[in-house]
Amino acid sequence: MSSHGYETGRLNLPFVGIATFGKYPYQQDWDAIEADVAVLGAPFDFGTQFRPGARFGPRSIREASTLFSFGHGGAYDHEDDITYLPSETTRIVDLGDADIIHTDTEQSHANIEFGVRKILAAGAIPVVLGGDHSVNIPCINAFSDEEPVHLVQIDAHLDFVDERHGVRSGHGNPMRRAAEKPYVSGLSQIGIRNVSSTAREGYEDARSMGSDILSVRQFRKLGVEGVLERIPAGKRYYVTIDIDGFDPSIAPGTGTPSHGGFTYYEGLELLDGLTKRGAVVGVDLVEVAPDYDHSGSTTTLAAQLLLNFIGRILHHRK
Ligand SMILES: [Mn+2]
Repeated sequence: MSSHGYETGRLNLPFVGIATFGKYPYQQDWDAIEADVAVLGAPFDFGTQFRPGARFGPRSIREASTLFSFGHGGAYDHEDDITYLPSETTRIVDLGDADIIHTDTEQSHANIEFGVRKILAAGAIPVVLGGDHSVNIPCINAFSDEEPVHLVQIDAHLDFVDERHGVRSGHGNPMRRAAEKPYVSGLSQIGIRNVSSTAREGYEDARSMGSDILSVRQFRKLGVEGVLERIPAGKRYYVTIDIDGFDPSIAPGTGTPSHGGFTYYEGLELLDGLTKRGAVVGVDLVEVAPDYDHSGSTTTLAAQLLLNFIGRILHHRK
C-alpha cells in the first residue's frame, strides 16, 4: 500500500487501495507508534449547535487525501524548489479513529484524549481530524504534561463561550477551555467574523485572557507577514483549523458556514510562516461535514492544506 516504486511494483493511483490519510500506513497498535506525525480521527459531532455531520469528516478527508498520493517520491513544490514529504524519510502513520460513544460527550472526549496522549508519548506530532470543534478540548487536555504551547486558531468563530445552559464542552467552548489552561501561554484567533458563537463579553474575556483577535479583513490589511509578527516568535504552536475559517465558496461542507472567509493561499501562507517562526507541536482540523460538500471541494481543501502543512512542519523543524 505504501509502495512508492516508480517503474516497479504497483502504480497505486490515488483511486486504488484503502483510504488511509495520504495513503500512509495504518497503525492499529497505539503502543507501537514509530512516526514523526500520527494522524487520529475524532469523528464526534454532538457538540454542534446547528447542522451536524462532522462525524463523517475523518473518513471523507482520508478519501480526499488520496488525490495527493501520486507516488512521485514526495510533493515537489516548484515555487519553493523543495520536495516536501520525501517518501524515503517521511514517517507518518494513520491510527484510525478514537472510539465514539453516542450521547456520551465525556467518554468520547476521553477516548480522543487517550489517543493524543499515546501520540505524544511516542514523540510524534498529533494531527487530529474532526469532528466538531469540541474535539479540540481533549486534544489540548492531552498536552497537560508538555511544555507550554501558544494556540493559533483559524476560524470564523471565536468559540470562547464559558457556559450556556450548563454546556461547557460544546463546539462554542474550546478556545475558552484552552485559555484556562496554565500551559496555554496565549492565543492568536484569526479569521473571526460575523455572527459568532460568542457574545461581546466573550471577546472581552478572550482579550483579558491573552488572546489576539483578527478578522479576515484585518488579516488582509496587515498582510501575512504583519499577522505573523503579532504571533509570539520561537514558541511551540498548537494549531487548530476550523474549516469554516475559509470562505464557503471553497468550503461549503461545514455546519456553520460564514461568508467573507480565507482563500487557500491565505491559509497556507500563514501556516507556512508559522513553521518557520517556531515549532508546530500539534494540529487539529475540524468541522468538515461532507454531506453539505457536494463538489468535494471542502474535503479536498482540508486534505491539501493538511498535507502541505505537515510537509512544511517536517521540513522546517530544527
Ligand atoms: Mn470553531
